[in-house]
Amino acid sequence: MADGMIARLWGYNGQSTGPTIEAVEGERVRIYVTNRLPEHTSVHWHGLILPSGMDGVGGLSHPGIPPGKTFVYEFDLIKSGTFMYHPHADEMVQMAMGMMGLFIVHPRDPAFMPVDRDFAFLLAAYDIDPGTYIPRVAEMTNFNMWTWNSRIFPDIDPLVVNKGDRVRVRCGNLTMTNHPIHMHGYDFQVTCTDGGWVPESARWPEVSIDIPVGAMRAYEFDAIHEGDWAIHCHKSHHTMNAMGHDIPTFIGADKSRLTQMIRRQQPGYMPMGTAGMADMGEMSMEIPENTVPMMTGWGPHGPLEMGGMFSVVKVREGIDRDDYSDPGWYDNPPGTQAYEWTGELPEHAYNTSPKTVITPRGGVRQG
Ligand SMILES: [Cu+2]
Repeated sequence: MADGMIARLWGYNGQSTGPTIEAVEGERVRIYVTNRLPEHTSVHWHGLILPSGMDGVGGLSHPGIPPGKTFVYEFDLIKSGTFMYHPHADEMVQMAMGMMGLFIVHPRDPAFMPVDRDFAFLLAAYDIDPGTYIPRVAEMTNFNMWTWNSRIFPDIDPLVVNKGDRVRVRCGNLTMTNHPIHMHGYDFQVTCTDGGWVPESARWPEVSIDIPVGAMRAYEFDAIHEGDWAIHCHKSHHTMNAMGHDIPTFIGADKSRLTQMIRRQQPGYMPMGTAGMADMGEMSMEIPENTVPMMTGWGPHGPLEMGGMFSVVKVREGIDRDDYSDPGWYDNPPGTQAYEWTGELPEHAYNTSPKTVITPRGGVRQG
């Protein structure tokens, strides 16, 4: 999942998420599924239009694939688009263990909605206690590992883009909650769902796109703005790793006397959270083995205090067509970076009343 954090998952062909299947509209595919799990499984081809008996619902479409047996799925790809696959047998366990993959069908006509860069990831959530390796499979809401392709920040690859590229980002959600994926620096349009391509007349601009549970969205944009642009789930708990949710709030509490008393017995004691929690991004606290800090990652200007579902879209000039290697951090051109002000502060409006106050014209200071 990340440097220092290994999860023992189930998957396909030795990986979670499974390999991305890419094919072309009109092709016929034959897929051999050998079950090496200790229980039966099946593969559902989410969003694809196919014969009922190939739909992969164990017990409904066909008998579950017993351990050790190989089943064949074979069908025509009658439409292009953005799809995924996952088990439809003991789903709660098998998906909580990481069984899922992307299925991309490219249009037969290469002139149909061409892009220069095509990124795809699946949202998956795991509940793995710090210091352990296997997800708790009965969890429904309290997950602590929010992943893209079963990876967490800072070990999710950046999305590397050449300036001027037409870019498509495809995202599917196989967790049990929605994820508003927000990308900085751009507006974009949703061009495809797992139902098919969105006609131009039906698109509207967005900067965040909510990915509902069990759904896929693909959006597109022209990469005209150079820079390092954050892309992340907008639920702030989903850009955290291994988070405990029963932390009391100490903001504003003066713990200095308490700290002195505790340090007599625990010399290294740090009073956490009295000014917020940003200090957790900088501190290298002792953590159990095989886990990662809740807030982590360093940027060119300090700690990012992020984890989980977070990455960076890196738009640069002069990146080769097939080059996805990390170009490093963006150097902001002179005069384009926020800076410290040390001069006189201008007059500014300030509200001392609990009532709603309409700022007078000119922004004159209140009270
Ligand atoms: Cu989320």
